[in-house]
Amino acid sequence: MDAAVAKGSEIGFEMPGMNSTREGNLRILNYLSGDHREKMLDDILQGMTKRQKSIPAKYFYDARGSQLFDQICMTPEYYPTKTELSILDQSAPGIMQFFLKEGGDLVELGSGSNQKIRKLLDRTPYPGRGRIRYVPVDISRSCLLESAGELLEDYEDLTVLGVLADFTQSLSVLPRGRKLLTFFGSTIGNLTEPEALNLLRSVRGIMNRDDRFLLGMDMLKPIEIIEAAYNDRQGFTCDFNRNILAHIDRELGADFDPEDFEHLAFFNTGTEWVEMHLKARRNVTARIEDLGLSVEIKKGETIHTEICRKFTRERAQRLFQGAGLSVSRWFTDSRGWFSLVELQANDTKKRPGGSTGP
Ligand code: AVI
Repeated sequence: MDAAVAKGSEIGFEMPGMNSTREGNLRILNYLSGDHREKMLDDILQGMTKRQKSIPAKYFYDARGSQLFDQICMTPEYYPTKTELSILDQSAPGIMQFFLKEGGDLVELGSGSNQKIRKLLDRTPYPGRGRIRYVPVDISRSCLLESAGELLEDYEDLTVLGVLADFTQSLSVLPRGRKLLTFFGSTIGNLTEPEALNLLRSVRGIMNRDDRFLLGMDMLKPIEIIEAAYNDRQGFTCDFNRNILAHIDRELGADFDPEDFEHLAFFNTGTEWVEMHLKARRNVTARIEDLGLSVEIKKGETIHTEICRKFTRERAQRLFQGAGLSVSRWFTDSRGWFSLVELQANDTKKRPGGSTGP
């Protein structure tokens, strides 16, 4: 065990229907500190008492929000998921050469629907797959168990170490051995420049010389295509945006009516990001009971809920440079709409013996 790696508490779990041999291949470590609620109260208080009201995008993802996001990914307008998957179709065998001679951890920051990890596992050249430990890192216990359970059922030779942690706060809890880290979906684009730099620097901080980091980034493209992706005709993005209020209602005893707000998403050409807002259809007074706060929102006023940055290669390169990372391979699609960038750490000393952590 690496001294720098805090010991998480091992949690018990039940996987109905899973055979017990496979259950033995799963461990879940909990590093959540329990101050999640305090953080939420503080975030909402800060966001609702500013001139431009805002709610951090991470509060989109309750159970319904995660479900709506999966539906967004399947709409014809939302190109990022499809494009990233098509890049993986081509690039996965080359990426997974990483496990050809030596085993290690396949770490996924934020465990999603498993589609992308499956692409990697399915295209791992023999005998690499048997050497992989999959390490999903997420703040949602149910997401972790669900994704781990599905993979263990389908990949006989896989072992899984689920890590319950907020990877935007700390990565020091992750295993320190040989690893390929992944951060798919262009979720990096939902972070401000300082937040993104912070995250990339902490990824850099846990990388050994031979480790690799695979980062998904959505690229700048014609505005109509970008705006359509955030205004799908079936209205899933609208429901996803409004659902953030239902989440606050449930968690903090608030009485927002999501129907009082319309979905607004547009590309800001100055900042090169999509801004998502909830725009009040009428004057709204909402009570947030657990904060003892009443919020006045005027008709036409907005609550800012998300930014989705679209990168140029130059911008991306500047970000990598600032974080001490350099590009080893750059994968993209024929239109250059999305990038999967394989990064390595600059100037790392090889760790003697490569401690494996948990
Ligand atoms: C998760 N993230 C990369 C999505 C995006 O495109 O920025 C979230 C999203 N927001 C609206 N639609 C999808």
